[in-house]
Amino acid sequence: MLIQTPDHTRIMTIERHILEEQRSHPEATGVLTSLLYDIALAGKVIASQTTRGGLAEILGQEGTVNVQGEDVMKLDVLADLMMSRLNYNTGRLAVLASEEQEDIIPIPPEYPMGKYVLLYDPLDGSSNIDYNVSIGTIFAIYRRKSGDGSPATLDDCLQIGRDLVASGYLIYGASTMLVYTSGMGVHGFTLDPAVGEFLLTHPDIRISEKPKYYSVNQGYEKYWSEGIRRFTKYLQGDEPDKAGNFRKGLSLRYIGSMVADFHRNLLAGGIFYYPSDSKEPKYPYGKLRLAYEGAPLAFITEQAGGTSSNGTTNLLDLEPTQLHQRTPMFIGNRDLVEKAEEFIREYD
Ligand code: AFP
Repeated sequence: MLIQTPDHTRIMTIERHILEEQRSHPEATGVLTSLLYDIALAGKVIASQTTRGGLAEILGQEGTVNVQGEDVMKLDVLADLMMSRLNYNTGRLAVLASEEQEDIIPIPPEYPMGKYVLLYDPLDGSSNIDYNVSIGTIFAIYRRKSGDGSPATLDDCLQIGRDLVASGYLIYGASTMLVYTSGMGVHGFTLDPAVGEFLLTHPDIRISEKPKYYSVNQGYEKYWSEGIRRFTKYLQGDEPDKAGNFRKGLSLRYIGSMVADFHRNLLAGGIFYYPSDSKEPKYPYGKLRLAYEGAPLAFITEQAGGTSSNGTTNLLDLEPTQLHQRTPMFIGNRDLVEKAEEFIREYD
């Protein structure tokens, strides 16, 4: 008997997808494709550990000992290790930098030097690990600026977001997803745990034009500026904008893992913000980091039709001066981000 296979159910693995994107760049050598694939592999390993998160050998403080007498490695340390171990000796990278490490991670001299730079936040939302809440990994890929062959430097890691070659995130939630852009739209893949492959489930993601949510830690309201307070009231439908118009109120959703908050708003429409506040005088620019969280998610947002800002300037246009530089962050639907800028201009 002839078995009919409908062609609309074509299954696209992440590898095939990246290769097909590569074909539209005849000059491509395949190194970026392999690098993205290495990151997907690191994501699979991290996912396999996060799903075991309730088990004794993973939970607990670093430095403690599990029932087998082995040292416990905390999940964020393990994720950091997986990202660096699966990437530093492939010959694709010139340097790495991790949100968990103070300095850049050079490529040891015994390994070949590549042309890309990888910055990553290995486990964003790590304070949620012990509560079985979604967490994620964020990555940003640049071309090295310094000459080929020589060891790359800090300068190679301090690049403006507009120069990103690719960025993305993995989210470890009810399912594991990888979402990325290489400047040709945003594509989402879901890990099929049975076969261990990321399959394309969300092609060409566009941020919904009818935003549903705003996401901010409202517990910090007392530390906010007047502009941020009024902007939040505006999102709730209780404050007019400059032209005197009220908007329909949005619902509040805040997980406290940026990847998860961002992912929901990317699909459902909305705005995530973490403004500067007076809570931590040592972090006058808010908590989030430009290189590891701001720029990579800003690239995704822009590719999906949204935008981002630090309150005055697009995050992709900010020149980093330090590896762990913090920035206020507003990211999501364009009209909402622009409205945040308007309130800040008006009142702060
Ligand atoms: P952790 O990785 O330390 O949990 O920080 C996560 C994060 O940087 C980001 O994912 C959240 O959006 C933000 O912090 C939450 O911070 P608050 O707890 O201050 O709201």
